[in-house]
Amino acid sequence: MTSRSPGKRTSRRTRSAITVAASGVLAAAAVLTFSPTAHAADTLGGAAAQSGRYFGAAVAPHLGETDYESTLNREFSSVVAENAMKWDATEPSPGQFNFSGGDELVAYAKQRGKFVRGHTLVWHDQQPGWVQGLTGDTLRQAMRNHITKVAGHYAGKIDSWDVVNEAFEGDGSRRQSNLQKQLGNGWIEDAFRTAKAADPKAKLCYNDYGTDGINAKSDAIYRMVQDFRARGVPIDCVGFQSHLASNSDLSTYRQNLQRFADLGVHVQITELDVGGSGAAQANVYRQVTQACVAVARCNGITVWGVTDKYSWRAQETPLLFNGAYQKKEAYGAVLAALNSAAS
Ligand code: 9MR
Repeated sequence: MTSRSPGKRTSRRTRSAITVAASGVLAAAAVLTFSPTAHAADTLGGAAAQSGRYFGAAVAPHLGETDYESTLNREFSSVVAENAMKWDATEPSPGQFNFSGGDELVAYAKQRGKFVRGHTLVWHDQQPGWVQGLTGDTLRQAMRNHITKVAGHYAGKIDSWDVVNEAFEGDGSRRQSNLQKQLGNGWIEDAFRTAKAADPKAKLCYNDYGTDGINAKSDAIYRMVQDFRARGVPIDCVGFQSHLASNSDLSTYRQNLQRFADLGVHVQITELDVGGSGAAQANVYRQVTQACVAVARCNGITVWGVTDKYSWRAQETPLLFNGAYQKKEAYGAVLAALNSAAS
């Protein structure tokens, strides 16, 4: 407002306009002083929605608990089953499917207009015993059938599927799982193509941990995604689990998200939790949230649970609500970071 072209006098009309504008700014400032949240959302899901993002939580079977359910209803706009859609839960014996846990969660979410992430179609862990002993083409057919049946069952209801979970080692090599050893390098591509045929509308993600910056593991995944995009293998998103600690090095976190986004895929924070408490924990949550909202293709964040007391890392109190469902300092940091993205 104070800058103007050199040599030009400010006319009376301009001056009075400046005065009016300046008093308007003062009035707005006064309003902001007395009501700092005038335009800020007061829930995580609401704040994320202002910039077109979701904010979700992993859900375990505690929906009957009043505080659990009311916190989930109020704060989160997306859900993912912590365990109920994994291979051991959905196909406990060959060709015998059990969708009860997943169906319950999907119905819950749909009734309340929440997004649903699917987790996970193929993973080396939590495979039912019968899969672990399979070899060669029998394993390939079992994998394809599992993906076809599970993704087919939920087709049209899942926003993003973690098609393949945790297939790389920290040094960037392929994890030597039964899938890798029996099926060779092509199994990940095979899984994505099979998922695409079963649910053409879901975003198909590769999901992993230890990818919280530019490192050997994220480099290897980056090259895979680049190759898939170049060859038309259907991949739409990459999930960054982000199981973190209060002293995690996040110096290249945003840059890492951005380089994946630049390949044309969405990036999502899929299993966020941060061991610790107070300001140190809040600071890590803030940095992750700020990184996501700084990347246009980062379309959502999911925390890996609702309350510390049911977390897989309960002793590390890694979530946004304590065991009594009170908001922690980290909650305020995330909410503020989401709101500032919107303004
Ligand atoms: O939180 C999940 C826990 O309840 C299960 O016992 C465990 C089994 O391995 O899986 C946990 O969730 C994992 C997720 O599915 C994949 N990334 C790592 C998560 C934490 O272990």
